[in-house]
Amino acid sequence: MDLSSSKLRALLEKRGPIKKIGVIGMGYVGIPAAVLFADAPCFEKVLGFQRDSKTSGHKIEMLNRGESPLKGEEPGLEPLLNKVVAAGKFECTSDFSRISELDAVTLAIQTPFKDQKDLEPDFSALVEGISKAGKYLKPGMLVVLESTITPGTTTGMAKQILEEESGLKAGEDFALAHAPERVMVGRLLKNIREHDRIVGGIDEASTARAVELYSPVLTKGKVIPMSATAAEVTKTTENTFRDLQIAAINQLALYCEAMGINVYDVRTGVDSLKGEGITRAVLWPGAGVGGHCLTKDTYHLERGVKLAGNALDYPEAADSIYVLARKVNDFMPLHMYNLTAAALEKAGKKMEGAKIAMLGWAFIKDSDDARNTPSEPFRDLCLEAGAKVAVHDPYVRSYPGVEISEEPEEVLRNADAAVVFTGHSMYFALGPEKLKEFMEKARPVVVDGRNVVDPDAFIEAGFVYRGIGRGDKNGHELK
Ligand code: SAJ
Repeated sequence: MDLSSSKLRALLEKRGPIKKIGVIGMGYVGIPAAVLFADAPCFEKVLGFQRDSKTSGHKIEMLNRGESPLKGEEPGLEPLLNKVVAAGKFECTSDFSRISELDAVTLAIQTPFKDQKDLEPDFSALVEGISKAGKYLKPGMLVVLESTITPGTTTGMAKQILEEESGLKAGEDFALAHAPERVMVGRLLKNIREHDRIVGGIDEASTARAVELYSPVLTKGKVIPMSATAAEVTKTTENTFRDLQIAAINQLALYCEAMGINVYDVRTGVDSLKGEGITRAVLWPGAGVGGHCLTKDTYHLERGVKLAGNALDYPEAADSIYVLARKVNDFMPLHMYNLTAAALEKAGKKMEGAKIAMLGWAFIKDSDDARNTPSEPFRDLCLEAGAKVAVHDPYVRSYPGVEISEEPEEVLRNADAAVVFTGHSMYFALGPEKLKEFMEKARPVVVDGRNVVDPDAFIEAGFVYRGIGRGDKNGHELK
C-alpha cells in the first residue's frame, strides 16, 4: 500500500466510523440526501448548508420547521424531514464554519451551462461550495462531490481547490470522492434508496470511506465502487447514451418520412426482437430533446476527453457519434418547422402572417419543467419567418419572454396551424371537430411532434396533417 493512503487510513481509523455529515446545497438533490443520512440510525447528526442568499435563504427557516421548499409532489419527503428535525438529527444552517465539526461533507450544487451556445458549464456555484469545504476541512474528513461534473474535475479542479484552501493533502490528510446523483423529480427518496450508487474515490482509502457513507441509505440499491474519474464518466455516459438512443430513432423517423412508411410500425418490429443477449433500446421519436440532463451531459463527456489531454485515436475534425446525436436531436425542432411550413403551403398559406398555435412548452410530458425546451427554437423560427405564435401549456405558467396560456380555445382561436410539441396527456383527447371549431379555418393544419393525434380522423375532417415519422400519411390527399 502506498504511504499516502496508509497515512489516510491511520487518520480514518483514529477518527472512527462516520457519525456527523454535512450536505452543501439544499436543492432537489441535497435535501433528500441529507434527510436520508439523518434517518440512518448509524449517523448522529446531519447539517444542511445553505447560503443565506436573497433567492434561497428562505429555505433555512423552512427546513428547520420541517417544511420542504421543493416544488411538486415528493412522496415521503416532508414526513421524513419532520421526523429528523424533531429528533434533532438534522438542521439547516448558513454557518459554513461548522463543517469543521463533521466527519464527511457532500456537495450537491447544480452545474448548469452558461448558455446554449458555448456549451461551457458554469461551475461558479460549485467552486464556491468547494472553497468553503476546503476552508473548514480537518484531517481525516471525507469530501464527496455529487453534482454532475466534467470527467477529471474531482482529481483536478476540486482536489486543487480543497488542498489550497485547507493546506491539507488529498489522499493523505483527507478522503475525496465522486458519487453522482441519479435522482429524478417526483421520485427523489425512492431513487436514492433504490438506484445502485456509483462511488468513486481518488484512491482506495477514499473509495472505502465513501462506500461507508452511502451504504446505510441504500435499500434495494447496491454500491458500485470505482475510481473518481470512472464515476464521472459513468454519470455523463448514462445520459449521453440515452440521448444517443433518442437520436437513433429520430434519425429513423426522418428516413421513414422520406420512404413513405410509418416509423411506429418499424419501431414495433425492431422492438419485437427479444431474447437473451439480444438488446435493442428503441426509444420514441419526437419534436426534440430538452431538459437539463441530456442536453448537457454529452458535452461534459466531450470536455472530459479533451481535458484528459492524452492522444485520442479518432479522426481529427470528425464529430463524435455523441455530438452527432446531439445535432440530430437539436434538428428536430427545425424539422417541425419544415413540416409546418410545408403543410401551410399545402393549405395555400405562407408561414409569414400565419397564426401558429403551439401545444406544449414543457420539455417533458405532464410536467411544468421547461428547461432547454425544444419548443423554444421552433417558436423562434416561426417568429423569424413572420408568423404569429400563441403558446398553450397546462402546467408551465411562466417562461422568460414567452406568454403561455392555459386556455386551449384562446390559443387555437383563428389559428392556421396547431402544432403538438409536448406529449401532455390532455392533448390525446383533442378531436378534429373541436380543433376545427376553434381554428375556424376552411383548410386547417395539424402537425404532430409526439404521436398524439389520429392522422386519419384529422385527414377525414379536412385537415392538412403532418407527423414526425409518419411517411405513410404525410403525403395524403386533401379531403
Ligand atoms: N425524449 C424523447 N424520446 C424518448 C425519451 C425522451 O424524445 O424516447 C425526450 C423528452 O421529450 C425530453 C427529453 O428527451 O424532452 C429528456 O427526456 P428524459 O425522459 O430523459 O427526462 P430527463 O431529461 O429528466 O432525464 C432524466 C435523467 N435522470 C438523471 O439524470 C438522474 C435520465 O438519466 C433518466 O433516464 C430520465 O430522467 C428518466 O428515465 O426518467
